[in-house]
Amino acid sequence: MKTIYSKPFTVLVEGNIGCGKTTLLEYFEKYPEIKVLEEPVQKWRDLNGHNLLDLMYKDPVRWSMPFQSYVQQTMLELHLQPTEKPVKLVERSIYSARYCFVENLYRSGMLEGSELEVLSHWFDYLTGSPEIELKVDLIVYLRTKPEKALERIRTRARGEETGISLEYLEELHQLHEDWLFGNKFQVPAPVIVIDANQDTPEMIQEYEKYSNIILGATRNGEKSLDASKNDLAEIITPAAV
Ligand code: 8LK
Repeated sequence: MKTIYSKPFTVLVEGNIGCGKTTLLEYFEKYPEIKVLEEPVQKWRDLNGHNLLDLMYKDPVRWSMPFQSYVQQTMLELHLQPTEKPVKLVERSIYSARYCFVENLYRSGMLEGSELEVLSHWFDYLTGSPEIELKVDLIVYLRTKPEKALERIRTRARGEETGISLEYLEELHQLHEDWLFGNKFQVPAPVIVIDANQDTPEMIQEYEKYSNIILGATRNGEKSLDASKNDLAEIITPAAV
């Protein structure tokens, strides 16, 4: 009989566009205990034939609202998806959607105040309802210099992303920092910060180091996560907001 985990140990992988999330997710896929849930970019590119991602980049004033509304829904689906494995590794979250991407679009004038309010009202409802289980146990933050992120975006050359500027990446970087360390927004779990400016072989070595924390916490419960805090200065427990 298969075990279905309705409340797996849940790790969010967060970071700027081009911070190397895919390399991390691919690395962790080899562990039989871990279910990797990638960002549903394919859904954003093809909603019954509509490429909302492309529309958003081409005409952000017109399309940011429907795009972010759909992002919020599809990310919620990932949060609520039960797994057959005890650990769930999720690429981004409804938290980074609201506090980084939506916030940035609003501040840069791409979302109207009224549009922000609608998205926020949904977000507050989803995160504030006890009957909606958004369990998060750990956040892995891949901290990257915006220049490095831009270099990676240019190398991977994803069609919709050709117009991304350094300025946009700088704004998103700052919003990730403000969200995770600014004590202004909800941070749903302790944060591990990884310096993600290095090249792939070095990054993989880093991931190997952290796999013990992630799998250890799962096997032994939250206590081992607490114990590992003593060894790793990078784990930051958020203050209550
Ligand atoms: O991550 C894939 C692409 O989607 C990238 O170009 C950035 C964009 N994106 C966005 O605009 N808003 C988002 C996400 C990604 C993810 C969340 C949660 N919100």
